Amino acid sequence: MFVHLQGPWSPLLGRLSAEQLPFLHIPIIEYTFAVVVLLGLVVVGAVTYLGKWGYLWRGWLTTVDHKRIGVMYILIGLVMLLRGFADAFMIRLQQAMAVGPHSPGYMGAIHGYLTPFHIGQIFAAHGLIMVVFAATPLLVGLMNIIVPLQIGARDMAYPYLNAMGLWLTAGGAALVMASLFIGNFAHGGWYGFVPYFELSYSPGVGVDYWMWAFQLSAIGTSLGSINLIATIVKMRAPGMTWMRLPIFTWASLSTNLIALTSFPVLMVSLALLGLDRYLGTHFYTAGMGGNLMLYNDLFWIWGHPEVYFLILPAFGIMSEIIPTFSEKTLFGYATMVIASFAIGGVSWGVWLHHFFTMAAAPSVNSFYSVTTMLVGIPTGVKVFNWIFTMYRGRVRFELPMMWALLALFLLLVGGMTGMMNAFASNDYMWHNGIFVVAHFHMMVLLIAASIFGAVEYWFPKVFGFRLEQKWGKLFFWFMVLGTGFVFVPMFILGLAGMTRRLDYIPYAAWAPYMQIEMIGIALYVMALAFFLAHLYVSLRDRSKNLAEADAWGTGRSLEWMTHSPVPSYNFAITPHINTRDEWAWRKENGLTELHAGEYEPIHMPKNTGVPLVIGAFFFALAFGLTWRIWWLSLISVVLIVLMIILRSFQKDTDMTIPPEEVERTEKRAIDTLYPSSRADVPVYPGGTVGTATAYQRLSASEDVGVSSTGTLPHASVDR
Ligand SMILES: [Cu+2]
Repeated sequence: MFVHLQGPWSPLLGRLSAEQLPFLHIPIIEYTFAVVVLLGLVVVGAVTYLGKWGYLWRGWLTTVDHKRIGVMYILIGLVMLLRGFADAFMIRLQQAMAVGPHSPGYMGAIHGYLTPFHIGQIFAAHGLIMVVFAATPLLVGLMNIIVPLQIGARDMAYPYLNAMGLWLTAGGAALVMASLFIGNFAHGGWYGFVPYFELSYSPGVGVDYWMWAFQLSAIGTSLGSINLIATIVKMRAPGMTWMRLPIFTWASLSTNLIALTSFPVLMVSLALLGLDRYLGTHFYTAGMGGNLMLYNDLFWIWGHPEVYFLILPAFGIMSEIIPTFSEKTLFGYATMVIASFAIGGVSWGVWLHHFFTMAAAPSVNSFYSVTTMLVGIPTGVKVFNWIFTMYRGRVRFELPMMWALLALFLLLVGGMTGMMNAFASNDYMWHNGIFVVAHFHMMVLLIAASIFGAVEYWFPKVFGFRLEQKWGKLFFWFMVLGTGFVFVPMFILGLAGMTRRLDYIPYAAWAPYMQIEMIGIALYVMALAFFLAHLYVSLRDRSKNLAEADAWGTGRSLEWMTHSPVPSYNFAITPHINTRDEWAWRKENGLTELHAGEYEPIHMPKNTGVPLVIGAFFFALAFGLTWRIWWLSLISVVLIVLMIILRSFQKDTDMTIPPEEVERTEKRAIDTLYPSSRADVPVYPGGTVGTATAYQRLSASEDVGVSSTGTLPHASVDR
């Protein structure tokens, strides 16, 4: 019943034909395609030349290690961040060129250098990519790496599911990238307008690309949220009671509860749109029993919680960095936890503020105005807690702290303007205007600032060496400058009445503002160059910057107790938790010295290539559905189901690391860090050295407890 096909179709290639390949006839895409092919060849060539295919496959592509999965999430996020930034660059350039009724057009465009059809796609791609394929994987990756370390677990609760989530996200990202060179992307906003996104108004493949990429990432993120919740609830080290949980882990728990409850709504809203487009149902049509407001409600019931899904881990990161670099415990721990859950809870009752102007009754609008403003209370609590944490602390302005403070500043700007948007009466004036755009960019930039802070902060933990500071600081300051130059004019233009997604600006008087924004973009480009230099120099000088277990010297939570880089099993002996800020407490009480202990065999999951293959089939399934290549989709579904069934019969899914190997790994970790002083640093049999780490069996007193092996879910010792 292929009611809606629209246009020519062949059984073999569906709607795909040579005209659908824009890189054959659109200059910009030709160049981009050439660059991408070249880069791809360089990467493949380099891996082949270095003979690293086996390492790549065994060490990374088939891994179920939470740290490596996290790193791959972050790599996907960074690549997509670059793509999203390229889109932003193109948008700004177009708007700076196309101001005033007589602005010239280039390359076939009436104004600027892009046709309305193209800039529409770029706007939609920029939004979707930045929210779903950059910010989300970056934060999911960080949670993946850090949460098991902070709770003293060996891995996630479901390592195999973890890899599935990664490869589904990768499949979605690949689908968005494919739309650049095969066919085109949606051109009606990142969140999709109905009924404009119905097949009769958007007959091309753009909306289908958008819909399936979104859907794949939504499934991946939901799987990930189940995993993180189960991990936090069940995998805590003995003694890790709820109120001893590190604050980033609390943030991860609250944020994944949001994900678990909101992403399914997104999946449903997209699935119903799919039924409309593929089978001709009428969920969102105007007339025939359809209701386009149904889509707006369903989409934003996910869309607003998604904002907090991104912002709560960002707050969690700030709550880790600020105490470490203030050398104080976090002020108001309990209120911080309550505030996270309050924000998570309120996030459910505010979605209508995305369409105040869609003719709801004043009483309804007032309700959502008030709930939106309520968010300011727990957020304010957090802001005060961070300030009081710094108050009278020994504040060190190292890179992670600088990013955290920038995030705090952006939160103030974004929060204030958010309160302005919360008034329905204001929204009637500037709805669909760029004041709102400038506001939410403050919020996503605060998320980005915390992510950069987190990368600086935890990088030594994951890779074993610190990032250099000079280029990193230039990167930081140029990001600050770029943000000022782009967004201050945007706020001004927003109040002047400029609307969103313009392919040209009608008023010549706005030209100076557009040019100032272009300066900001140039500063961002320079920041990007400094970022790359930052990475390059850090990698080059890595042997000079080797990190100790406690890389910053003032770490407080559990992850700073194990080696940098972290061994595959995380902790040679599962630590016993005695208090909140366990590592800081041990340092204060002189309990960082290691006492010789015996290692026990460690039970770990085995690598598997199944998730990668299933992810690839999901990509093929979505690609087939997008182009109506039915045979490809059918084969993919059959293979996915078959792989899942076959995998369930596979018994050989785990392994045991023998104690001797644990001992060797531990010794090697120490030797790398103290190559010259090996003689004067005591190495205990089956243990590790003095100040480096603390897998100790504390025998000082009974109630301090004795470390035990294996991850027991619940604490038995309390003090
Ligand atoms: Cu909202």
